[in-house]
Formats: sequence, C-alpha cells, structure tokens
Amino acid sequence: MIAQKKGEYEIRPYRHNMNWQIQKFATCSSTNTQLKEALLSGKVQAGTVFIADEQTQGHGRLDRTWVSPKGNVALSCGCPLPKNLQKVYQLNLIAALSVLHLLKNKYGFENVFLKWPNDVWIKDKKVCGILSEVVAEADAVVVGIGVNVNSRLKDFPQDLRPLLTTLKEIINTDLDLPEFIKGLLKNFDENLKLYLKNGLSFFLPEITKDLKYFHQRVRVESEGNAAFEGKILGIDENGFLKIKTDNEIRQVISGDVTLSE
Ligand code: BT5
Repeated sequence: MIAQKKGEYEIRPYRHNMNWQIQKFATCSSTNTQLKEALLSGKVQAGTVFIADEQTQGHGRLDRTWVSPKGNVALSCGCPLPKNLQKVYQLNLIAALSVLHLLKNKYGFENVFLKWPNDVWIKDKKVCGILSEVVAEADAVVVGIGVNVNSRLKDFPQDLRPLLTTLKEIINTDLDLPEFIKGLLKNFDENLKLYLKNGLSFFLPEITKDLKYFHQRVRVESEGNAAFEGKILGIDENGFLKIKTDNEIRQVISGDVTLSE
C-alpha cells in the first residue's frame, strides 16, 4: 500500500467514509489488546474496528481497570500513526468530542462535558473513557472507546458507582446499540477528516465550550510529578491543558484532574 503524506499525519489509502472494517466479538479480553495483537501480526490494518459486547479485562490508563458489562459500547479503532507522537493525545480529544456530539446532538442529552484528557461526563459523572495506544511496529494507533449505554449502576462494582453514570440510568430506557455505534463511528470518521485537514485548532472553541471545570480551580496529578493546583484556562493547539497557578501558567501533557476542595 502506498501512503500519502499530508502535513505531519500520514494518511493511509483507506477512506474515513464509514469504511471502517468492523469485526464483532461476543466477549473479548480487551478490544484494544486484541486489535493491537492483530495489527502486530499483520492480520488487520489501520481502518479496522473491533467491537465487543463485553470485555473481561478492559483497561484504562496506567493499567487501571475499565469495567465493561454487556449493553455498553466497547470498541477500538485502528488509526494511522501520527508522525509526531504527541498528536496521539489529540486523537483522544477528537474521539471524546465525537462521543459528546453524539450524546448532545443525536440523543439530546444535556450537561455533557469533555473532561480532559480522555473522558466524557454527564453532569458530575463519567459516562465514557477513551484510551489511545501506539502500535509503532504496525504504524498504527488504537483508539479505544468505552461508553456506558444500556447498563445499570448495579452492573458495576460498588466502589465505582458514585463516580459514574450510564445513559440508561438517565433516560430509563435502552438505546439501540448498533445504531448508537453506527452514529459514533460516523462522527469519529467525520471529525477525523476535519482534524486531518485543519488540525486540533479547528475544534478548540467547541472543546473549550464544553470543557469540564473550565475556569474552575482544580488539582492536577500526573505520574512522576508533584501535584499542584490552579485554574483551568483551556486547552492549547497541542491538546495540552493550560493551568494558571498562583505564579505561572503551566501546560499539562497528561494527568488526572479533580476539582479543588
Ligand atoms: C479510561 O481510563 O477512562 C479509558 C477507558 C478506555 C476503555 C476502552 S473500552 C474499549 C477499549 N478496550 C479497553 O480495554 N479499553 C478501551 P482512565 O482515565 O485511566 O480511567 C479509568 C478509571 O475509570 C478507573 O480507574 C475507574 O475509576 C473508572 N471506570 C472504570 N470503568 C468505568 C466505566 N465503565 N465507566 C466510568 N468509569 C469507569
């Protein structure tokens, strides 16, 4: 296959026009792990999407557990690897925005927020998490998206229940899951195209509008660094979080953000 080059992002000759090659599984350890392995072994290429009804070993960042009961969305999209690896972080935001658009525009949910760097929240609860993992040898990045759709709080471990919500808990009815996934992949497809053409800057006004804790004082924790507090000023064109502390403006590449007490 011949790759075309566009800016810093290599575009493979698959088109993002709902042309994802979809493979479905009833049960999967983790769609991210399975897709990474399939990409590495050359069985599939970028453009492939793995979807599972449930995952037994779903994971988040830093090997945290992602709970993935039946009725939810668990899927992973194989995307071409940006040449600049920092851009992998930007794919998290593009995927999160695609979920946010779907929840707000197609299903009419209110109080939907993008929580930097990789979540979608409704009010004060997490409803979606995203994990992008690089598969350098296959020139690909796997973008994993988990959304709590038709599950109930009782389907989750007790300790997680206060932190999360599901769409069914909010509207008390099931959504058509295949239709939901179709809409999600369509949005991701369209947003990826716009992103490849215009870069992240194009989306910053939208991201900022629905950014969780925008202009609020938060605590930032990132691995290997001392925690600190400051006000969220927004997200820059790299996808980094801009925080105003008492004496400087800091850029955060990755980490966890909680509201200051
Ligand atoms: C994430 O990590 O939020 C990324 C989750 C990515 C899941 C997708 S599903 C398809 C693909 N296959 C995978 O194996 N993963 C991807 P992080 O920001 O580190 O957040 C993890 C934390 O979210 C956990 O420590 C829990 O506190 C919480 N959590 C776990 N399951 C949850 C759920 N279903 N809904 C909301 N929060 C959850």
